Amino acid sequence: MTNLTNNKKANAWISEMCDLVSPANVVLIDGSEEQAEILRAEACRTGEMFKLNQEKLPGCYLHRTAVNDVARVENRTFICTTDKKDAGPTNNWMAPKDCYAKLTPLFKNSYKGKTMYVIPYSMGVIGSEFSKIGFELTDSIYVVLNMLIMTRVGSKVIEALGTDGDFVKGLHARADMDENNRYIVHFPEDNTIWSVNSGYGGNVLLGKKCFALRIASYLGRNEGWMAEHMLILGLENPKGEIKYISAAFPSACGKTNLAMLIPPAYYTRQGYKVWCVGDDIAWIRKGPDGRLWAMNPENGFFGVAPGTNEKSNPNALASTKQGTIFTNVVHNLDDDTVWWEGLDKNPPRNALNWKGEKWDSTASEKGAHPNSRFTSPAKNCPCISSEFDSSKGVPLSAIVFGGRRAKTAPLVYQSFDWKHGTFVGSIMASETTAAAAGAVGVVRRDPMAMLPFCGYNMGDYFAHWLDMEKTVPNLPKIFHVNWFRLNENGAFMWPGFGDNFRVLEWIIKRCEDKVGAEKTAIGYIPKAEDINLAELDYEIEKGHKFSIEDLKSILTVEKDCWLADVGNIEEFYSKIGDTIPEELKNQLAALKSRLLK
Ligand code: GTP
Ligand code: SPV
Ligand code: MN
Repeated sequence: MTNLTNNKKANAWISEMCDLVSPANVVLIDGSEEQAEILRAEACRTGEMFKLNQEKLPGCYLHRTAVNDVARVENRTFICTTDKKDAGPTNNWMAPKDCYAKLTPLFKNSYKGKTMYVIPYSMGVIGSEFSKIGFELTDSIYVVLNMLIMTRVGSKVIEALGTDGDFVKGLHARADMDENNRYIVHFPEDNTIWSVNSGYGGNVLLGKKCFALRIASYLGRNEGWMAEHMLILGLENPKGEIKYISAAFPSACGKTNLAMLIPPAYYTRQGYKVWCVGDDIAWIRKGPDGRLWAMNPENGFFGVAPGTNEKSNPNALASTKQGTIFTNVVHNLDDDTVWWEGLDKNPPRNALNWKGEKWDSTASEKGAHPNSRFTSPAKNCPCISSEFDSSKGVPLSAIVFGGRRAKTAPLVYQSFDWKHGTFVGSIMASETTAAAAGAVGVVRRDPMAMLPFCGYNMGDYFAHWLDMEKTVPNLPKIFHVNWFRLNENGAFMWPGFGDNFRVLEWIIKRCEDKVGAEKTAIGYIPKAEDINLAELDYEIEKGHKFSIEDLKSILTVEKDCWLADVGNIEEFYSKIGDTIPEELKNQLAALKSRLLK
């Protein structure tokens, strides 16, 4: 094989992988539109993708995955470190040599008769000192076309890599799509990711969760920075000043929605705006000014389709109008457009569901898969931040944690300080969603929304968070939010979406010392009258308009619920075991004693 790059290590590795998977030929992805267009045509010819209505949705395509391959598979995701302790009790573990031995036969000759696509990509702006480079080898055009949207791809990356640069080695094979032999494995000590027998998003777009979170969190720990499952947004006030916030919510718990929110009319009239820097991943490090700076290593959005509409998230919807790949949504056969539950009240009459079966809205099953997604270029987003392409990122004023909790967690509270804030992140919990295979709606602890994405021992990860205080003098304030409180009839008590701006405003005011708060056992809680409800018009359920009384109720610390939670946290901490920092054990004991007072 001729050398594809001028980097010896890259050439050697690509050729070694070729020998393993035996492709019929090898194509280097150069990032050009011409090449992408050839691949799109090829994918349409084989049925891998469908070209949608080019007048209504220019450059848009539809893809359906296998019915048994619709979400991340956490039980088949492994962190392979020499010492099991380095992966920690929250990750599946295999010894690297055992894992290579187990997976090698699955990859062996798996590209027979197929093309190997070699994707050179950069996480972060190409050439920035904070960016990192990876290669993904894949047998799937769908993967290539998604990576072209989600990351910065092509010849410029190879130039930036240079002759000696380091890179993450990603190997993906759809192989025979056998779900019993599906593996998503990471070798952090080798900068290597292997993914086999899946063709779905987070399992196969190796730059995303596998690299930018699992491998990067491992690198970040060794190099003194952080890789987090966080959106990044800029909140602009009428004076034109912008404050940046990052927020970690578990999968399908509102990052994309918050990152792109449009403030209520009451605020937009005055000139408030929200700018999206990122919707899923943040790489965070100390800046020269002693603050934490965050950058989004991605170049696109892999967003949840269901529930996205003109009202809930107009910016996300606008982002999907061109150059987008839709996965597992409804195909409207009348005009070759797409639909999903919650898009509008006009489901198509003549359509195919996400499985490709004839479907209309009288069917008992949903048309789009609950984890159906759109892959859209970030540049499409009407509120994309002017700092999106900045190589240094943006300085953080606040970090927000949040989960999907029907009870217990109040609408918002602020931690006492960085140590307590780290504790608040470590005790995050959320009801599970369709983003991962398995039961939906079960409360599980998901510290910092990183449970499925931390590439090393969770206790060490907590220690790394605590350690930031030693080196970063001007840390952001840490908050916790919950948009998902339910009343006894199962209705959302808080309007959510654009109205979440009212909470962000309080958060920023707290950062600027412009508003007081009530000190409680769990942290600082807003006084109800300090959350601006101007022009808020929300009906919790028929005949029940949201009022300040409702706000008070979702700002109450219910001690019984919290004490039950403390029991659950103690169990979770004991599962992580002796790597839990003393500081967090003390924080937990202190919380308990404050609650019992
Ligand atoms: P990943 O891409 O999986 O990491 O998810 P995400 O955190 O970006 O989630 P996203 O913003 O796509 O939201 C997922 C689901 O939560 C959608 O069904 C939304 O409609 C719903 N959602 C988002 N924000 C709110 C909110 O403020 N209130 C309510 N009730 N639902 C929300
Ligand atoms: C998530 O599940 O948190 C996602 C989607 O952002 S995936 O890329 O599939 O992981
Ligand atoms: Mn995510």
